[in-house]
Amino acid sequence: MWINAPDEGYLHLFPIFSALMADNKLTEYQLSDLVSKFNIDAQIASIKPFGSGHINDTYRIYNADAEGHDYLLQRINHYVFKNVPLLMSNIVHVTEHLKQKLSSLPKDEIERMVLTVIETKDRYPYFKDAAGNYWRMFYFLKGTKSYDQVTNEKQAFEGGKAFGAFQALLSDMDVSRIKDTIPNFHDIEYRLNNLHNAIRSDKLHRVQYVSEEISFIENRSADMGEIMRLGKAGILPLRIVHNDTKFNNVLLDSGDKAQCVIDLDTVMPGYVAYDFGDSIRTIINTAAEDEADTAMIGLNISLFEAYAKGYLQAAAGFITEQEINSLIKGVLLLPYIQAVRFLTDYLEGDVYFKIHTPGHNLQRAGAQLALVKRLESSKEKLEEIIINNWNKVK
Ligand code: GN1
Ligand code: MG
Repeated sequence: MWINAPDEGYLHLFPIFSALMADNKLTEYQLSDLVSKFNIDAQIASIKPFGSGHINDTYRIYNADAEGHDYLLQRINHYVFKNVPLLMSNIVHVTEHLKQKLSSLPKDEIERMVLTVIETKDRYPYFKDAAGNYWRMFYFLKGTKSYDQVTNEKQAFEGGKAFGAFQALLSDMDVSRIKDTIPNFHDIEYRLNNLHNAIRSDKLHRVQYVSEEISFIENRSADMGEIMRLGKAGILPLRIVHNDTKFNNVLLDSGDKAQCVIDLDTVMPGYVAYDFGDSIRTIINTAAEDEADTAMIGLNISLFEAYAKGYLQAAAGFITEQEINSLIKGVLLLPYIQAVRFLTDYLEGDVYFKIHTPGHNLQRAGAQLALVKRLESSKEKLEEIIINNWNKVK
């Protein structure tokens, strides 16, 4: 498979999609033209928008043959991911490594457990159209579901197992093979710095509405750098981690068994506590990520425990004691850093996260800060659950 992009001179070979892409609304005809660039042999029945991600645009391609594969076509947001060839090269390396680790299993089972990158007809892992948009394709995993919110302990346990196993399978991969797709992604100093810059420039005169959020954030900023400090001191090992372990990034089958970890764009060197914290951010919250009524935001401790159990079982083979002790720090950091990012985007005019209503990013930031507050008051209890469950599996 070719990894690097064909140079710009190559683009004249392709039809022009540019103007059509600008408003995000592609017709089925335009989409089928894109599909035709990929090396698949299928009669397409229809193509429909799919999923609830905040970054990329995703479509499901239905195969006319009900027995054949369906596909997932995605436009990669190259405002967010500046180097798509590098990103796709990471994904190819990671999925190949995972498949190789699972190679004793039957092929169709491996394809259900690990994403399969479909090459273009000229053997690239993505297609770049004339407007500069990048497209990629995976097998669609039929019979699976993703949940924005967890509804029962089995789902939480299975999610923990899946993300733990994902880290475990990658724990023997050379970290230097995987490059940063978004540098400083979970670097809290960098994120706070961006927030400070947004406050200083106050482009849209929105700072006047967010003084409470800003002081809440400032009051905690010194404590939130702990994971980075331990990492720089060599106490926490840098590993290849997922970095976007929102619960909807694991697919479950119809019986709620975990099947496949998806959304591999941010698989990069990082710390295991980031992944643990980002999953807990979505699992433990009794309300949605963007809940407007912060009184609704509470902690579901039994879902937390179920996730921790699944995660610790799967991670027991590689995780260190220091990493175990860092997990609770990730639980507090991830909703906090997410709030910082949402608030920054609100101040910058909603240029990063897709929004569905005006003020959506502010609402999201408020919900995440309310979650931080609740987590702070239950910190000891959560820590105890982690340690008790660790003692059972270590
Ligand atoms: C974005 O694409 P999606 O929705 O899985 C974001 C994550 C955030 C998340 C918040 C590349 O993830 O970091 O945690 O929104 N992804 C990127 O819901 O920034
Ligand atoms: Mg994502």
